[in-house]
This record gives sequence, structure tokens and C-alpha cells, in this order.
Amino acid sequence: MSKPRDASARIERLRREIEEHNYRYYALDRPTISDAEYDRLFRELQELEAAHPELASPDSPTQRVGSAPLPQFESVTHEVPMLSLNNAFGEAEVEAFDRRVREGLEVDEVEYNCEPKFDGLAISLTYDEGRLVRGATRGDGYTGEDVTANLRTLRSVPLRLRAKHPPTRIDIRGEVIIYRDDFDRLNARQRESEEKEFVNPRNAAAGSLRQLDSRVTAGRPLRLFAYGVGQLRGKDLPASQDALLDLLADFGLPVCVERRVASGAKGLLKFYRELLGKREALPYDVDGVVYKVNRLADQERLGYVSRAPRFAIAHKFPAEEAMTEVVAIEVQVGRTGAITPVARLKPVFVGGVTVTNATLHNEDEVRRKDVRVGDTVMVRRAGDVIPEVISVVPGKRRSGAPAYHLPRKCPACGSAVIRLPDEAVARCSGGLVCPAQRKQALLHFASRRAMDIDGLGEKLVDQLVDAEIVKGPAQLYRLGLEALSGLDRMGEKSARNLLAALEKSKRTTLARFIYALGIRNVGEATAKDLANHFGDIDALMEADEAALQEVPDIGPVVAESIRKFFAERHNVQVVEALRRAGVGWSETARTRPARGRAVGKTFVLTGTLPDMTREEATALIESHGGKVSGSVSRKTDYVVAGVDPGSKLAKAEELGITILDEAALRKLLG
Ligand code: 9MJ
Repeated sequence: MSKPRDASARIERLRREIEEHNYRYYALDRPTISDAEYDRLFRELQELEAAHPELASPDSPTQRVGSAPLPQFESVTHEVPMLSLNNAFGEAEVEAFDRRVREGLEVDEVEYNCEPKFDGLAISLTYDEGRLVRGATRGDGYTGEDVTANLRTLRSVPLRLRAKHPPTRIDIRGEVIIYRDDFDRLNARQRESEEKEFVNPRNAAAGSLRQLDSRVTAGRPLRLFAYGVGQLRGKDLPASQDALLDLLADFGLPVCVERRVASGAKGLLKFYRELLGKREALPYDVDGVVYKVNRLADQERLGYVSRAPRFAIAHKFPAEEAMTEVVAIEVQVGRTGAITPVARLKPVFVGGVTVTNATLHNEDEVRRKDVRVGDTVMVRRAGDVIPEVISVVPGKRRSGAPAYHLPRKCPACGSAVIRLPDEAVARCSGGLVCPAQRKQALLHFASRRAMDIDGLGEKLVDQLVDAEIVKGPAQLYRLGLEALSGLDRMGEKSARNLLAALEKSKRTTLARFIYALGIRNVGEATAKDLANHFGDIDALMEADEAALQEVPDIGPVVAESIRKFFAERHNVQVVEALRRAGVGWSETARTRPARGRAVGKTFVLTGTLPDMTREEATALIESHGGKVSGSVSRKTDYVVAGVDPGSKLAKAEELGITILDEAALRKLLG
């Protein structure tokens, strides 16, 4: 055991070092060590602290794990109230805002600080002599809840300010949010542990911050962005909002880099349009921008109207939500029999497109929201996600509208619809007897990322299944010119093309083949992991749940789905029939090559490469031991960009990731 003096010094060094890495990761967005190295430092500190309990400190990064639940939140009065912002919708309202400000200050042009408007939870952090002493929610703006224990668990919240001479006291205001990627992972984890999923990042952030048990909060991927200051003692305020944000960044707080000083209404609108253009590429949800008069002395002069400042306004982005009417509720039957209720809507323009259908997810969701035919509802369509009904607008229901119930029989095959006690979805019990399931299974089998059978679309699959020409995927490979030419809209040329596509699809990869089988909970990434781990289909078919869980990222739920799938005789027969039909793959390697120029490196592809398809580039990278990921993050090593690259390129540039063209990629891989 180490001597206490040495231990004390080492503990202090480790605490500083770990907080420095938190700062580099969350505030600077430029980590300088790997996650594994960080974990090692963290564990060393935990062990030392356990051996020297007398050296414990609430400011230690190890204390960010949360503590015993509180009976309730205490209330906190904000010394300086946390006011809300007025909204501007449309350019005219922004111009009117700028006019009022100019008139109020009696000047011709005004400088503003422009910031994104985060859609999370507003909070206030109090630091005394540079130490975090309290964190509170906004509440009604005057009184909030004391959520100190919860906010201390956020690694982006400094426990001490980085300042030699910190102010005696400062309240720092900001927004707690969840990044979209983190949100998807959080929901995947909720699914894996069979807990309720969150509706959106905002709700997840709010729910996570208002936990009485801070250990729960510690497990949620919350982050902070700071944008203002309440009370300040023992130091002077800088002259402007942008200098204030610089100061907060110097103190070690994460301050969003998407900010700019602009002049006049024209400058404001330019910032708005640019940020709107970037909206989808940003890693977090933004619901608009905020314009603040830049000089703090001018802010003071303009003052407040009722509860909102005259010197600032929020300019909202176009709604991703809209109101419309439910014309009917129908169900769709998925490839695993999942019954999804879908609302047919009066067409409505939302999130940039006209929407006529919106998902109602499942029976519990319909019941929870109590959606009925004829109701007026709010529909949401954000980014490229499937539009969904979020709520019923109260007071508009026609009298006598009956509550909706899922059909008891599958509309496609008449089999019973069954819902297992602990499952959210109801399923058609018809299995492969059900034409709807068979159709979906075939479409999935043929899809681009599975067997990639060009020309096998919905209309054709409908006919093949309805006429009972094809029952399972293996029978696709028995199709001949004669059978095909008898079908609607199928000329000889298209028939020949389809047969050629079928022939071509027989040479595939094990990962694609596994994915094509349509095993529940086995997506593309899992299929690749399975192919790498097992190396052949027989080993996979024979694996028990324990063996399956040895694959990285596979938990009990996925393992059970796979085992159940191959426990069904007809699924094994399908695999065998496909092999007899000549479907095969060339890889035999059990894992990604352990040697190669790309081992341990993650690549992201964007745009069209001159001489390679995306699939060829992926195969090339993987054959050299590299990994291809769909989205750019700090973990990305290289972005390979072709013609017309998407937002991934911009993001890579922002993160300082090395960008390669096709030639540079080939050179790198030798
Ligand atoms: C958000 N939500 O991102 C303010 N905000 O300023 C920014 N909110 C704000 N500023 C004064 N960037 C009151 C609220």
C-alpha cells in the first residue's frame, strides 16, 4: 500500500488529470486520450480513494456516479430570475424586433450575438469561490428545484471553475440536453432491458434530470451548454454577450461553437438560414436561434417587458409538428408479424413534406394517447424519421366516437393476433402462413443491404405471394422466364433482368445472408458481428445463448431471438434450401483480419467515389481490418469523401478528422 503523503499527491494529480480530460472532451470537443486510457485513470483513482477514505472529496470526479435517493427536491430561489424569451416567427417579426431595439437605443445599427436555441432543460449552476455549490432547474423562473446531486453527475459540468481568481459567486445559466446519437443508444438500452423508451431527447433529458436518485441520472448521457450568467459577485461582467461566452468557455464550461456576432436584421437572418441549413447535421436538436443585443450596457438600457427581455428574441425554426385529422386507423403487418396501427391522415405539410400516414406505434400507445377516428391530432415529423401521432387535440372529438381496438384477427391471414404479457407489440400468429409476413420477409430478403436483388419490388412480391408462386425465399431461385412472363407488368426484358439479378445475388457475404434472414433484433451491424465471430452459418445455427452472448454487443434479448429463430425447423430448412439453390459466400475468415493497415481504424464514407461503389469501398476497408461506420463522431479516424458529399464531410471538418479521397484511401491501404 502507498504511503498516505504519496497517495494524497497522486489522488490530487489524478483528479486534476481526469477533470482535464472531461474538459477536453466536453468543452473543447477535442479529446486527447482513448476511452480505455480514461477508464484506466478513473479506476486507479477509485482504488486509491477506496484505500484512503480520509482523502475523500465531493469535488472528485469519482463522485459523479450519484448518491442515495433524496426524499424530495428542495426549492431554490433564483437571486436573478431566469426569464423566458419572446418568440419571433418569420422574417417580418425579426425585422420588427431589430426596429424596436434600434428605436430603444436611438441608433441606426445594432450588433447582436446569435446563438442556437437548444431544446432541453434550462438550469442554473452556482459557484462559490469557483466551487460548484448548487444546481437548480429553471422552474417558474423565480423558484426552481435543487438538483445539485444530479447536475454533479454530468461530466460536462465543471466541479471547479478553471480560474486562478474565480468570482466570489457566480450563477451560470445553460441548457441540459441529450445528443441525438446518445438518445438512440439510450433508447436501444431501454429496449434491451425491456424498459419504456423515451419519446424524444428533450423528454429524456427532463426525465433524467428530475430523478430523485442521482445514480439514475449518472447513467444518462446528459450534457450542458452554457449561455448566460445570473448573479455575479467579486468580478466585473465583460462588456458584451460574446465576451461573456468567451469567459464561460475559459472557466471550463461547454459553450456552443455555432455562435456569431452579426449586425442588423440582414445579419440575423443570414445566421438563421445558415443554421437552418445545418440543422440535420448538428448532433443535437435545435428548435431555432436566439438573438441577443451584444453590448451588456445596451441590454440593461432596454430592460424587460413583463417577464421577457426586450434585448433578446428566439427565432423559431419551422415546426416539425402540425395539426390534422385522423381519417381512419388501419394496421400494417411487419415481417416478424408485428402489428403496427397506422393513422391515415388528411394531408398536412410538416417538417418540409406532405404527410398522409403516421404511425401509432403499438396498442399501448394508441390507448395512452386515446386516438380515435375523426380526432384532431398533433403529428410530428423530425428529420427523416417516420411521422408519428404525438397527441390528440382536446375538445375536438365528435360525440360517440368509439375507442380504437386492435383487430383480434390479422387482416392479411385471419390468424389470431397475440400479445405476450411483457411485450409492447401484438403479433400475427400466422407465421409464414400469413401472406403479409411472407411479403415483408421477401422484401427484406431482397433489399439492397441484404441480398440486393434488383427489381424485386413490392408490386412483384404481392403478385408472387398472392398467386402462391413463391412461398419462401429459396423459391425465388426457382423462378423461370415462363412463370415470370405471366405476371402483370412483366415484359420479357424485365423478367430476364430479374433472373440475372437473382443469379448475381447468389454470390453474397455471410453478413448479408444473416441479415437477409430477418431474424428479430438482428440488424446489419449485428449480422456483421455474428459473421465475424462465428465465421460460418452452421456454427451460428448451433450456438446456444451463452455462446451468442460472447459476441461483443449481443445481450440476452438478441441472443434469445437468434436461438429461437434457429430452433424453428422451417427456418433451418430455409437456410438449407438457399444453400442448395446455390447461395454462398466466399469469406471464411472468423474475424476481421488482425493485421492490415486499417486495423483499429474507423472509416465513414460519404458522397460517390469515382471508381468504387460504397459496398466495394466497405469491403476493401474491412479486408484490411478496418471498420466502416454510418456516422461521423469523435471516434472516426477517416472520412472518405467522393462527389456530392453530405453533411458528414462538414462534420468531419468541424471535428478535425482526416479526409481522404478514393486515391488517398487506396494509398493508405496499400
Ligand atoms: C437556449 N435555450 O439555447 C437563452 N438559450 O437567454 C440561449 N436560451 C436564454 N439563450 C436568456 N441560447 C434567456 C434564455
